[in-house]
Amino acid sequence: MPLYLGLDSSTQGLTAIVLDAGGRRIVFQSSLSFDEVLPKYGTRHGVLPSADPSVVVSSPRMWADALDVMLGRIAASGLDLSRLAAISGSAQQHGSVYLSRLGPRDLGLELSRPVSPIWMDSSTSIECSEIARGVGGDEVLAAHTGSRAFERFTGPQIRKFFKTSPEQYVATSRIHLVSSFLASLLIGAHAPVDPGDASGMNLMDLKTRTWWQPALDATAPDLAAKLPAIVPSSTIIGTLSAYWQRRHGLPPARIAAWSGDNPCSLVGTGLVREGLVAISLGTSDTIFGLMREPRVSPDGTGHVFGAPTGEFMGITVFRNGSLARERVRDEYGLTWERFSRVLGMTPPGNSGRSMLPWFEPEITPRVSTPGVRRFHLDAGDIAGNVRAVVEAQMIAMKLHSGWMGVDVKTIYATGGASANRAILQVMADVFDAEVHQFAVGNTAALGAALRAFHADAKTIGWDDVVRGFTEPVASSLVRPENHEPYKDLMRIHAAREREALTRA
Ligand code: XUL
Repeated sequence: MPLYLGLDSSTQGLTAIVLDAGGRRIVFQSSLSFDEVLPKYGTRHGVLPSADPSVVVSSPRMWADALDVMLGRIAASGLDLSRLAAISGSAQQHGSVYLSRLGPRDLGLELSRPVSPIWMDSSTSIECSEIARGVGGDEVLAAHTGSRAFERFTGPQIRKFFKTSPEQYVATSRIHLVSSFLASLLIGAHAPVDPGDASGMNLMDLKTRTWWQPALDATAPDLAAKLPAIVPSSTIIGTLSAYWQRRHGLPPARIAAWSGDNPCSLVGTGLVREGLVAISLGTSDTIFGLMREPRVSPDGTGHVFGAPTGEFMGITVFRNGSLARERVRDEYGLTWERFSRVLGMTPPGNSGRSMLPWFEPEITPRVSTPGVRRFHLDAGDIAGNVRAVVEAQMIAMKLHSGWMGVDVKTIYATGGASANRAILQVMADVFDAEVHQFAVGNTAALGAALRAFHADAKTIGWDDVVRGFTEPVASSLVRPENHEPYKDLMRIHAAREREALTRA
C-alpha cells in the first residue's frame, strides 16, 4: 500500500510525517530545530537577529538546507521508499522568498533578497494603509481577499520591499511563499501556490481564487508577472526532481501543492465539516474552523482563508503564543513540569490577578508597541504570573473568535503546548467547552501527508481520507470544571484591552 510524506516547515523547525494509507498508521516521524541543527545561520527561535523589533526575517537558504537534512533522514529511515507515492507540505504562512533564478536546489538558486520577512514582522503599517486606500478601503479589501490589510501579510511586505529596494524588486523574477518555495525546490521548477496559503497575501480574490488585479495594482508594479499561479490544493504539481532522486536515492514521488500550516492543520485535526473549532498552541496561537461560506469578520479581527477541501476557513491569530508562555517560564526559571504544577495549584480567575500578555507586538488585537500590563499582579509573584499569562491568552482567544459564528462546545487542541493538560483545563474553563487532545502533536505535518494522500487518490472523499488518523485520543477529554469566574473576567479583560489600545 502507498506511503505519503507530509513536511511542515514552521517558524522554529521542520517536521516530517510518513503515513501508511492502507494500514491507517503513521510509520515515521522526525523533527529538527533550525537553531540546533543549522547553527551557522545564527537564528534564535528560527528568526535572524534584528535591531528593530518590528522587523522579523529568516533565511530561505536555511529552510532549503533543513529540507535536505530531513530528506536524508527519510532516506535513511529503513522504510520501503519504493512505496512512497506522493509528498506534500505545510509552511508558516505569509513569509515571502524573492528569487531571480531557480535551478535544482543550490545548483542555481539565486535570491534577489537574501532574507525573507515572516509572519512575525509588524513593520508595514504604512503599506497596509496605502494598499487599503488604493482598493477603496478596508472593507472592500476584506470583502475580496478575506482580510483587511495586516502587517505580516505578503502584499504589504512586497510593497515595502518595492519601496525600499526598487532595484532588487525589479531583479526579482518570482516571489514565492515559503510553501511554494519549498515545493519549487522539490520539483526543480517554479511551483504554484494553493488558495489556502494565497489567501494570506491580501492579493487573492477569495471567491474566484485568482489574483485580484486592484490589490496587485495597489501593491507594486508588474506584480502579476512575478507571482506563482494559483491551483486547487489537491493538484499534483510535478514529481520529485532528478536532483533529489540522485542525492538521497528517493523515488520519483508525485508532489502535491503545498499549503499554509493552518489550512494543513484544519485537515490534520479532521475538521473537514463545519461546526467544530481547533486551537493550535504553537509559536503563534490560532483558533480556526471550516466555513462553507466566506463570512468576513465585521470588526476586521480575523481572516477567511481558502480551505484545502475547496471551501473556506475562519481563523484568528495571536502572536504572543508559545514564546510568551516561554518568557514567563524562563523569567522564573521553571521547567514545563513545574509551570504546569504551579498552574494547577492556582484558582480559576487567579484571585483577581491578571495580565495583558503583549511581550511582543500583537496581531489580535493589533498592538504595535509591545508591553506587558499587569493588574493586581506583582512581577515577583511566580504562581500569579504563570496563571495570568495562560488565562489572558485563552480569554483573548474566546473574545476575538466570536465572529466565526460557531457555538463552541468542543475544541480540538493541537500544537506543542496542547500536551500540557493544565493549560487545556484553563482552555476548557474559559470556553466552557470540552477539549480533546491528539496523539500527533504536529497536525500541520499530518495534514500535509493527508493532503498528499487526497491529491494522489482523488476519488476518495475527505471523510475517508482523514478517518483513522485524526480522531482525538479517547481518554484525553478535558471537561470544563469552573467557567463561572470567567464570565466577569471576560468583560474586564475586554475593557482593559480597549483602554490599553486607546492609550497606545
Ligand atoms: C497565520 C499566522 C501564523 C503562521 C505561523 O495567519 O500568521 O499562524 O502561519 O506559522
